[in-house]
Amino acid sequence: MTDASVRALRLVLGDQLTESLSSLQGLDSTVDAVLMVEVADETDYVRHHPQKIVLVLAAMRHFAASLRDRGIRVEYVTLDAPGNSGSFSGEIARAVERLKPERVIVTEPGEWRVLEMMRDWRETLDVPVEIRSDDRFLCSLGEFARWADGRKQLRMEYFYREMRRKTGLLMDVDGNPEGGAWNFDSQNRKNLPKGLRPPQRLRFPPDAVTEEVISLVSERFADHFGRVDGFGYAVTRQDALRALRAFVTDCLPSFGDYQDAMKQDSPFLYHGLVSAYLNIGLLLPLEVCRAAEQAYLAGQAPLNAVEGFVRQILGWREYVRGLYWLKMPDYAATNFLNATRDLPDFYWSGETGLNCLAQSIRQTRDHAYAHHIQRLMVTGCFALLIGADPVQVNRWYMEVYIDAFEWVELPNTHGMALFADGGIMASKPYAASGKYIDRMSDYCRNCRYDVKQNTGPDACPFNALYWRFLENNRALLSRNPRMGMPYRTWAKMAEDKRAAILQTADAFLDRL
Ligand code: FAD
Ligand code: DLZ
Ligand code: SF4
Repeated sequence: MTDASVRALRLVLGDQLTESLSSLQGLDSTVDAVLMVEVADETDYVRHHPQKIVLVLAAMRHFAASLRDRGIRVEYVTLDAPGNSGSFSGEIARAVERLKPERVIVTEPGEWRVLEMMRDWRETLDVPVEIRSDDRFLCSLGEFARWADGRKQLRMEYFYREMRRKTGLLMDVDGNPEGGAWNFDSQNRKNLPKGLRPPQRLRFPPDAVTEEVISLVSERFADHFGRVDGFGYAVTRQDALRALRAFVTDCLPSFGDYQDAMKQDSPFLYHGLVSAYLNIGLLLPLEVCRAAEQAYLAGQAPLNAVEGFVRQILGWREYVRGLYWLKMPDYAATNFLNATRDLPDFYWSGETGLNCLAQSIRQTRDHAYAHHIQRLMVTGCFALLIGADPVQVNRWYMEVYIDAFEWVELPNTHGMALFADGGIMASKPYAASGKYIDRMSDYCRNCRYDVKQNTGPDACPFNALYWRFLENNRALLSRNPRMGMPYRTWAKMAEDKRAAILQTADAFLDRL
């Protein structure tokens, strides 16, 4: 094929590494070409964790190689290629100029800002641009919008039931939920028994292609938060499937029981570690859910574990994506609680006496990973309680996690962790005192603060901050029916006790 004979130019982005991707459907390898570009705009628009950049670029290079092995022409622009314009728009324009395709085909992206670019291409490029929907998700955006239409309140639980019915996942032959209930969450809140050792996780030693990317990233992004050495994530579909199989065998049976647990120096516990693979397209949500369901049907994992895991992917993951596209672009500017405090510096160093935060932040630095409860009830809850600026908190979550893409990160941060959206995503703020962390972890035992104390310099800061949060946000939260109980407890406390708690909180914040 000569340059001039390209018929359709098909773009594949760094989080679209799926052979069945809509922009690749109908590809004719005799006349079509695939374009993949490493660009500074994407590596730099937030200061991603170095392991995330390695993951995306290494997986892109392996994916390009697998397409070429199938005889497909791939135009691949590396980050340091001469003439690289540094942006998606610049690279698509250069490729159109060079290859003169009859049309450009893309799959809708995962982020609003990139969709805006793609819409511009329809004006700026001389060829037609077809934007196809991303059918890797189980609920299309149209379907979600129809489900949401006319509802006073959006709640994940009802959406999830629809998705169970639609996919048949964990449904019995009569069309009822397996086990007679939709949700077994109440069985998923155990703490880890002392002495229980979570299994070793499968890691993947980098091959030559990944090593080259690691060198590039170490040189170019050395000042980003996070370590790059020890990178062991899968960067091919084959390895991601191996990681999934190992999770199903070794961890899934205990996933439900210990889903909310946290343990000193144990970053992964029984969690899936599949979010990054799902988000860049190495794994598909339905196959991951089916693998878990199969373990249940074969008697290898209990229902509370499998339902809990499936709910995260079929429920939460699809739900936040629907919500993101329904509410953007306004969603990113939400700040219901008028929070304006700067995020403390220790979010970037892990240097803090609050052991729960130090643990969660240091493992994030080392692995670009923390599990859901650490993100929500430790780093997220602390940011909520101190009234941290949602824009800064959002940037932090985008910059520190291997799986961070705005469509999933933003609703979780603004909606679930910070209540910045005023209750679109969650029915009440996930505010909690130190008692919650003490119940679900062994962090407090290893902390310089005392979780049992509410006042004074040694008191767990979460405790006083929790009451201060309620007091400061009374006008916005006290009428929320789910907040009645804590406000009543606060009102029943003696006046001098309340004053001492507020003073402890203020003194802590002054020292921050
Ligand atoms: P597991 O605990 O094994 O769960 C299985 C899968 O379910 C995950 O891989 C993920 O795909 C899905 N899932 C679980 N919870 C959620 C959720 N709340 N929303 C969407 N999908 C979910 N997830 C991301 O993929 N990217 C993010 O940038 C991200 N940012 C977050 C920010 C905050 C403040 C919070 C509270 C949560 C965030 N999450 C994000 C959701 C969740 O924490 C991660 O998906 C999970 O920790 C990934 O680890 P895992 O694969 O071991 O998950
Ligand atoms: C995250 C990321 C990074 C770091 N680099 C690239 C890149 O060089 N080229 C690319 O195609 N994609 C990259 N990505 C993923 C994109 O940021 C992602 O595709 C968009 O944010 C849309 O979701
Ligand atoms: Fe965190 Fe408070 Fe427990 Fe320390 S005592 S680990 S600050 S919850």
